[in-house]
Amino acid sequence: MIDLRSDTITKPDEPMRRAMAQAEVGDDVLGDDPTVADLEKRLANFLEKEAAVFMPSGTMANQVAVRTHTEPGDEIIVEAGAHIYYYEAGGPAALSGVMCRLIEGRRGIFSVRQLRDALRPGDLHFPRTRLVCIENTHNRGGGSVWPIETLAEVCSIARQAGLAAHLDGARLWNASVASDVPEREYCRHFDSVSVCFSKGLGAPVGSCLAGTEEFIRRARRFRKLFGGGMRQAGILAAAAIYAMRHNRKRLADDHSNARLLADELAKLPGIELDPSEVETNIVFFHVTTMPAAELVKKLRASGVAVLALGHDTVRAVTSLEVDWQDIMRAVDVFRKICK
Ligand code: TLP
Repeated sequence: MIDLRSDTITKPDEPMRRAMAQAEVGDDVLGDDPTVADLEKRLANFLEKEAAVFMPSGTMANQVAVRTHTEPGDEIIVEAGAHIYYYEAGGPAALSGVMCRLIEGRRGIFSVRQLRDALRPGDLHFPRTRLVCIENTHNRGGGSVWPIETLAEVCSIARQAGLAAHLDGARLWNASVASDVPEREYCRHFDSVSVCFSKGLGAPVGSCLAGTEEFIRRARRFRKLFGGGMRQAGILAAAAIYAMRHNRKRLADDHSNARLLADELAKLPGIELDPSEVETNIVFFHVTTMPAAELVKKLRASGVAVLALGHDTVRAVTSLEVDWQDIMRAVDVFRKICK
């Protein structure tokens, strides 16, 4: 099976497994796990934030951030296709009791003017808006990378309006590799940042939330409340440390494989796709001759797995589980089915 469903399907390789097996561990809820502490420190230094906390998932890292920034009845501003709103099971409402004010971005990216339009005057009729969330790269935006100037301006307007800013950086590594803007340069504009180790970086589990000492101290309490306090989690942190050290730079290969896939698919009848929009490892396209679900079924029967993300929309994601030969084999399968 050539698995292009997501970069979450990546499995730890032998050297990563060895690093996990050798990790020193302790009870992290009691503050005793040296490998978790090491990861949190390294990540905070790397992103130039004061502190970080290890989390079981990107979803928990985002939802703990929302909870830590807000009180029930507050409002957060979030892009309409953002993971925090679209794919986290109603977390903001269920776990934080907040309302989401949506902005429709272009490929997940919104403008300063759109943010200004969403800001509310201080008036007792309105909820208190507390937080703006940005996703970089933007998953449903097709792995799009926020231009650093737009991101900086949006965060500065948010700050002037007294709002905090959170970055869902599950794929921040991809954004940095694609744009050559270091991760810390993006992070500088945010009060909190979540990153994932279990997607393109290839670790089996784990994310981190980073911010000020005070923010992370409060976030640790919400992680516990949400059931995310882990005990001998050093074996997972060791995989994350290994992933950060060894698998960041190679994301460039995933990006060129995604571009190759996009270039080839764009030539096929029945597929609508603009390869110039493929900036990282995510390829979205439209199917014009059959429902997306039917194409997905046919591909699967011929050994290629992708996801239908709408009636006529399909997503394919490259990762360290596939090389360019796999991509060309997948293209052959697409070609047969489309013809
Ligand atoms: N994304 C998954 C699915 O949940 C859609 C995927 O296959 O792409 N932020 C972003 C931008 C994400 O894309 C994801 C996962 C998360 C957060 C959540 O991470 P996990 O799965 O660790 O909770």
